[in-house]
Amino acid sequence: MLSPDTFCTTLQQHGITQYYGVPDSLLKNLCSYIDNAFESDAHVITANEGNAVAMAMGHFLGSGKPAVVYMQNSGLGNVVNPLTSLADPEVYSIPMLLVIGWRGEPGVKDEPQHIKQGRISEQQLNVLDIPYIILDSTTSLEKNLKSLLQTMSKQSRPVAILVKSDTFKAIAKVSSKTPVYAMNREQALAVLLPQVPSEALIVSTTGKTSREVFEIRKAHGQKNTDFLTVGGMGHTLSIAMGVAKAKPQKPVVALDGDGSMLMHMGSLAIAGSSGLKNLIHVILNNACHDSVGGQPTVAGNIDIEQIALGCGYSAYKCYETRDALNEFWKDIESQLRETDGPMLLEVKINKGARTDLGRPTSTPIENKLAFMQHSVEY
Ligand SMILES: Cc1ncc(C[n+]2csc(CCOP(=O)(O)OP(=O)(O)O)c2C)c(N)n1
Repeated sequence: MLSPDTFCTTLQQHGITQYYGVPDSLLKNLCSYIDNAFESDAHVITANEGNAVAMAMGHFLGSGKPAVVYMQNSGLGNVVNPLTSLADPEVYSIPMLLVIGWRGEPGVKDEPQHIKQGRISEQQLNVLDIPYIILDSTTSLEKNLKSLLQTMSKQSRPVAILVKSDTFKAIAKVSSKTPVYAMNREQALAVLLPQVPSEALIVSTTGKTSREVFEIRKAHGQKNTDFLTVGGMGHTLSIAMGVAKAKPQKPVVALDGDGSMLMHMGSLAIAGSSGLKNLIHVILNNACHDSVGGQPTVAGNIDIEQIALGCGYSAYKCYETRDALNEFWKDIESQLRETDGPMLLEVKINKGARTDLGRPTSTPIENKLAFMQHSVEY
């Protein structure tokens, strides 16, 4: 296996010392290393992958040096526009090194949302005209990287490394922050979910939130009718908005993460301007990308109340304790009658999850049908 330290040192020898990206579970060891090894002047965890490509472009414009953009291959969708319309040799011709975690690699078992994305990743790079190499734990880094980086520099263009699973060695664990809030995400969900009346429609976000929602329903012997957004990180609120528009008489709850909220934060302005009285946007804020390794987001340092109210949400409330969260639906019910737009409820939680957390056993299509049956029934 490859040591993240060796990888970054090799890049440094080629003059690459700047990093932007969105963390990925397959690149967890590399992402954690980068986050621990570099200060904020050399590394930024961005809101989305397009944000990272554009910052890498700005880095080149400002310094004349290429940067690294790391991401999961699901982020390829978010980078198509800035790569094609900006960094491409036919436009501004900007060199950068994309490091892409290859979830759903053909022949390797993975979750449904990764299968097609994994199958088409190489084709996507080919269509985008991005030269790439495939890296696994046996690849000779120096030899392969050298010619890739020569192409990047000589042709002044983005190039990519498609990284297979189990390529990077684990790094020594850096002790994580001591818990400061009363609950972690699953504990908060266990308090929150039973209060939501059965006619309400729930859309939960990508990653461990949806897995925990599924587990909690199972533990209570309830049929899962919540929409578990397995992919499309950042779009939970928008899906919930669409549902809320289609079902104006039903309360619709978007269970969001802070990383997910940040990824497509523009949708908060659309929600705030929507006048949707039946939309309840819950942000489970652990200030990190807990589902892929706990790398920090900026959500611990921004004022979500001001964002919500500034975007036009009708109300904001923050929950930190179990007792307060026990009153969650009571708070909403009284507001639902009077409100003139969506509410945003922030739940401040600790990072961390169970190590034995399961995954939904229903397929995405089964989940969609169960959700739709429920939404039509009520
Ligand atoms: C476009 C895209 N980029 C990256 C990922 C990988 N990913 C899955 S969940 C997740 C973290 C989500 O963080 P947050 O919304 O804060 O929820 P938490 O895991 O902390 O509960 C990431 C980065 C993805 N699924 N899709």
